[in-house]
Amino acid sequence: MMKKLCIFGVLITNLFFKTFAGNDQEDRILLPQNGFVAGLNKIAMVRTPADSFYITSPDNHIIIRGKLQGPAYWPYSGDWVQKADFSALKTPGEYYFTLPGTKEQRQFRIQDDPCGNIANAAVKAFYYNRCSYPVLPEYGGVFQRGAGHPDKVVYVHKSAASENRPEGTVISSPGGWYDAGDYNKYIVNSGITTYTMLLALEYFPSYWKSRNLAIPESGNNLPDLLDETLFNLRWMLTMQDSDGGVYHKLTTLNFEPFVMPADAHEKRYVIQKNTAASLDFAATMAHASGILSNFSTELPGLADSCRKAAVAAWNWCKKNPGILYRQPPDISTGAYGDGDIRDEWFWAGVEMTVLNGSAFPDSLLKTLQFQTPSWGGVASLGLITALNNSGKIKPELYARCQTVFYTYVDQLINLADRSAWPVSLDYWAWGSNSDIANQGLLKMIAYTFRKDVKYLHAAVNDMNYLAGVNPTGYCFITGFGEKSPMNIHHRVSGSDKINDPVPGFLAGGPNTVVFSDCPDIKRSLLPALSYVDELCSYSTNEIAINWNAPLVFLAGAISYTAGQLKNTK
Ligand SMILES: [Ca+2]
Ligand SMILES: [Ca+2]
Repeated sequence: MMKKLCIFGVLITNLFFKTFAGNDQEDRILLPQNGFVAGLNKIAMVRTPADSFYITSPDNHIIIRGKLQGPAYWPYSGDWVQKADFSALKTPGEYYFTLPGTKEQRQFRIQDDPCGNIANAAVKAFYYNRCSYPVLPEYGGVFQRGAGHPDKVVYVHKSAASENRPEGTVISSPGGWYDAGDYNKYIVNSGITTYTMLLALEYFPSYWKSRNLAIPESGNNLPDLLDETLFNLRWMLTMQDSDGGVYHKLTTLNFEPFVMPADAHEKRYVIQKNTAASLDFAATMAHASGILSNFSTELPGLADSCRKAAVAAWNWCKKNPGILYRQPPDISTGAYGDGDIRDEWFWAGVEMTVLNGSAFPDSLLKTLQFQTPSWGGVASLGLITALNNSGKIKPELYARCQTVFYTYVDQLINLADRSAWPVSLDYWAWGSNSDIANQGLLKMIAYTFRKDVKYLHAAVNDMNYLAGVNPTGYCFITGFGEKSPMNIHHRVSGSDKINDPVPGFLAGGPNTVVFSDCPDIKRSLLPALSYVDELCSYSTNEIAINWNAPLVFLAGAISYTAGQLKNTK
């Protein structure tokens, strides 16, 4: 099948390019719209027939000329593309990418650190999504807004009723981040998000300590990234019942309309305790406890509170090992249901081992499939934690974790090497951009340990994909780039009467999972192109905390590495 496709491909190359030339002009040359990192690899993609390229200065001097590689066909976007590699050019400045003999030309920048502003904005987006909390003008500028959803009166739903807390009991559960474009709060998704934010701090502590994010806690003695993360961690603690079990979510019965948070007043409930939510909670709290023990002066008692919460949730799970989430019939908000919780058991098992020497989940290590992290597939999070805790895991199990981790990341590298577009993605789930970001995260972790630049370069290509080097031509981060989402599926951005979207959010990105969200709008049937910048398109243009967190990690990791390279020059 593949061979046939290739032969066919060669035959139609010229025809294809002629056809393609009728398409959108600006998208024939794809470059990262935030700029290339001066000290790192630089690949532009070309979708118009040419043999060579020039990089020229603004006054039209040729700086570099090179041969285009390819063309190669990408089945996910149905396009023929050529790669232009000019990694040798390392001088910051304004340039033009030019295809000789054609009118094709596109301006771009090379900068020492084009990812630092994205890293900051990606964290700041969480501040903009704080629940029960205002965005003040001194921190939010035009995006100031009133507080919404105080969540001091939250009802125990009948699915969550227990002896101590019967149906209708009122609990207080303020704070935390709105999960996505909606105003609800979900423990499963908060777990991986909070963990990923803590991981960024853990891997790049000096970097994040030096970042001023202009949030209310800036200028206190904690890194702003930690301050922002604590805003959600503290909310998570309120979601634990007195028996140790953890509620799945805090939600209205149905999604609220597109109104500002301060104008949304529907009753809120906590819903069914279950094993997946409790395991994610235990894992996150155990991990947080370890990190917070480094801040015992600034945050007295918090590491201990997280440790106790983790142990209580873990013990509840051992008594209730297989309770899956079942969406009650009167609830229609996000389900985050997960039919396979072996990976949640693995992640929590590793975290508990590191926390207090609990039994390592070695049988799961042998049998689980390890994949790019997602809210419902968290096995790799356990591997990541294991990698950074060699002293707390038996040597043979630690070695096995290393093997499994690097086998998977090397598979990603091989995929990218063979791919027409220089990324590792070969499946297109809802939130495909977060899969790219999470693959970049895995590669940067591999690079941190092994210092092999193949991981770093592949992660840079992932970052550049998110910033515009992708078949849609969009820089998927709001507020960045010349072609950027303007109509994200985000209740605040859709109702604040400001033209620009709230900045720093990663749009979910192309996929063909759902087509019913915007029935009147045509979308490509090709998964890597199937994206529309429309408010209605919750399947391609929503934002979510678990999508932004790996962007925080990846952009911060590359920004940090760019700084290191500059200092060692
Ligand atoms: Ca701070
Ligand atoms: Ca799972």
